[in-house]
Amino acid sequence: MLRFMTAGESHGKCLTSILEGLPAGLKITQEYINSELERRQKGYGRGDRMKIESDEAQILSGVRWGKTTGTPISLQIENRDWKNWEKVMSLNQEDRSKNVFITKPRPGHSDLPGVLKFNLEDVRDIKERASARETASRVAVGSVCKKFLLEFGIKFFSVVEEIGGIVSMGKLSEIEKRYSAIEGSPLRCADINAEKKMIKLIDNAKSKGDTLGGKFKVVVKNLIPGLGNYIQWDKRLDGRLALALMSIQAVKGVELGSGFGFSKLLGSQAHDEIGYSNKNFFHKTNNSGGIDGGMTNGEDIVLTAVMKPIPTLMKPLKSIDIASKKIVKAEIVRSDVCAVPACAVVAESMAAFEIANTLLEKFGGDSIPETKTNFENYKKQLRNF
Ligand code: EPS
Repeated sequence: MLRFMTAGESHGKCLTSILEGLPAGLKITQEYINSELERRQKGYGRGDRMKIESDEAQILSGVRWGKTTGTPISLQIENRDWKNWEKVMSLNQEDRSKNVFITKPRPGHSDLPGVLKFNLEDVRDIKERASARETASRVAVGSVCKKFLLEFGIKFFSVVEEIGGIVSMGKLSEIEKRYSAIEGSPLRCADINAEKKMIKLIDNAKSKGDTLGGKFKVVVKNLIPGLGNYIQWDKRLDGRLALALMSIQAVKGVELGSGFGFSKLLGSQAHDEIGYSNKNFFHKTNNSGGIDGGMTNGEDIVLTAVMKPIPTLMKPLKSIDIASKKIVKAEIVRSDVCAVPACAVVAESMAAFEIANTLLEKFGGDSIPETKTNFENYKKQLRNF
C-alpha cells in the first residue's frame, strides 16, 4: 500500500511529507521534484506570497545514489517567509501575545468551524494548517508518484477550462499536442482569446478587493484496463479519485467524464460503445471518463473539478468577532486573487498518488523491475484474452 502524510504550517519553519510504499530502484532527483513545485507556484492572479517563496524540496530519506531504496521517502520544503513570522509562530509560551490574535473569521474559510472544533481563541491556530500552502507538500509527493507512473507509460495533463464564467474553447483531444503552449500560458489555458478575458476579469476582481474561482480538467493517458476494483466500495478508483481531488483546499465539486452532464442523456447516448482492433478492446467515445465499475477501462481518465473563489477578500464580507460576538468585517490577510492554475497542478499530483496506489495494489513488487515484470505479464494476458 502506498500512503503519504504531510505536516507543517503556512508560516511555520517548513512543510514536511512522508511517502511510503514505492518500490526500490526508481530514479528521482531533487531538481525534478523542484520543477514540479515551480509549476504549482505559477499562474496569473497569485499573491505576494509566491514572490517570497521559491519552493524547493529536500529529499531527507528514501533515496540513495539517485534511486529510491524502498524505504519511506521524506521531503522537506522550507518556508522562506518563516523568518518574518518567527515570533508569531514561536514554540515558546512567553512569546504568546493576544495582540496578534485573529478573531474575525473569514466566511468560506476553515476559521470558524476550526476554532469551534478545537476550542481555540486565535484563528491563526486554524488558518496556518488549513491554508492551501500545504498543497506544496502534495505536489512534492505527487511528483514522485508521477515519475513512478511514467515507468509504465502513464502521463498526466491538466488544463484550465473556466474562470469566473469565461469558458475556454480548447479541444481536449489536442491537450497532448498543445501542452507546451498550455504549460507556458499565464493561466494554463488552451484558448488564448478566452485567457485574455480571464486575465481582465482577474484584474477587475483584484481592483475591487475580490477573488475568482474556476474549473479545470486533469487528463491521465496510456492506462491499462483493470486498475481499481468493484468488489468493495473503498477500492473503487472513481471514489478514491473524487476524495483525492475534493480534499484539495477550495475544491467544491469533482466530475468524471460527462459527470453531471449524464442527467440530460438517454442510456443510448450516455454509454461508450465497445470496439476491438489489433487485439485491443476500446471504446468509441469516452463519456465514462476512463472508469467503469470503479476500474480503469483503458481509455483516458478525464476528471473535472471546480475551485470556489478564495475566501480571503481584500474587501471583506461581514462576520462575527469570536471574542466580542459583535458584527465586524472579516480579517484581511495576504492572499491570492485566483489560484485555479495552481489547483490544477495539485489535482494532477493527487490523482497520481491514487493511480500509483492502485497500480501497486495490482502489480505489487518491491523493486521497479519486479513491478514491471508483473505489469508486462498482465499486458501479455490482455493481448491473449
Ligand atoms: C499559498 C500560500 C498562502 C496563500 C494561499 C496559497 O500564503 P499565506 O498563508 O501567506 O497567505 O497565498 O492560500 C490561500 C489563499 C488560502 O486561503 O489558504 C500557497 O503556497 O499556495
